[in-house]
Amino acid sequence: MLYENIKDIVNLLKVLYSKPLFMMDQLLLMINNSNTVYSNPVPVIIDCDPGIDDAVAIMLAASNPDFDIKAITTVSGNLQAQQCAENAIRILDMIGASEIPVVPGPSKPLVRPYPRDPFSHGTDGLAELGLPSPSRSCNSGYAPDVIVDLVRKYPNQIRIFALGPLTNLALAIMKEPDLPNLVLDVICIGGSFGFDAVGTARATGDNPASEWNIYVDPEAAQIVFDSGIKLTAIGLDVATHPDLELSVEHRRKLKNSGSKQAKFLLGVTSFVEKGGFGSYCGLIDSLAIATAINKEVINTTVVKVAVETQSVLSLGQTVVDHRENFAWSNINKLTVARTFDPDLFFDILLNGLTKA
Ligand SMILES: [Ca+2]
Repeated sequence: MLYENIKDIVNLLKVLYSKPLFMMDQLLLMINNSNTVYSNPVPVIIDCDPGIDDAVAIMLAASNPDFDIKAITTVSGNLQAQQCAENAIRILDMIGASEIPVVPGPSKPLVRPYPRDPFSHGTDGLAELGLPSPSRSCNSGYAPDVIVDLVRKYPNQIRIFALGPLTNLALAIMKEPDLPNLVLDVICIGGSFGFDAVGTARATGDNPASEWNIYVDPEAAQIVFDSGIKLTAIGLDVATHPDLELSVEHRRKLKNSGSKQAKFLLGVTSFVEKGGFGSYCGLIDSLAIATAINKEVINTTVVKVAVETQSVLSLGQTVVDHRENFAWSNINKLTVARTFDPDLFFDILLNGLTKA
């Protein structure tokens, strides 16, 4: 439901407040400004590259009635887009949500070859847990087109979870230059912004300075960051933080629930831990979903960010210009996560995955 201006919304709320409260559930929840109307449920696109943590994030999003998943679009990242799409369907099959459209994007980044991922998500990209083959083919279409079409269909309402490289979103913006003004917002997993040394110690791009999603397609990231789109980036400072780790108690709750989703996360955790990594590897992308469920999951700050697109040593690095003096004026500002609330995050994650 979309209203042209703030006056309409105020008038509507005056009527609604005179009605029983349950009616409110079906209508507007929150108003930010005259262009932005949060409907319930919020129509969302999950642009992703499943991948184990994407898979968990899809499950978390699908568990929440506040989201109406209009499409899953896949991008070449952890795996190439076609295989990511097949994996998305396998996940949707598992959780009984096969009706959600799944459409792949291009098989490689904008201007670069598809790179090798030093981290393995397993031979099938889903931790080798024996999930059945996909029950169906992908939906017809091309991921960037689907993004444009949905944003045009639901102006100022669509929230995009960008859980992989930003190739599809950059292509969508190139096709529809007004797209940044037409989305509700983007919550993206990407970058590393220098707030915590762990962001360097656990750098995921295939060099010492970058995060995987931005490393894969730095040109796409620069296009998206420069577009003016309302975007919150959650980088390695938070996404690889030692507090993003399943405790013994978390594991007990997951095990006791017996839900398919909980079993899957435990399987993923076992897979990454056998490989010598922490359980955070299966949780990273869920941070974006949890943040949309409760924005208090992260603390954010606004910084000037540019993407390195030339260097071999630091390709894809998200360079923050913190300088008091001589800071470059041509670098755009981004809202980025500085810290997160682990207790709140795990409450949301476990509630979502164990209730099914
Ligand atoms: Ca991902």
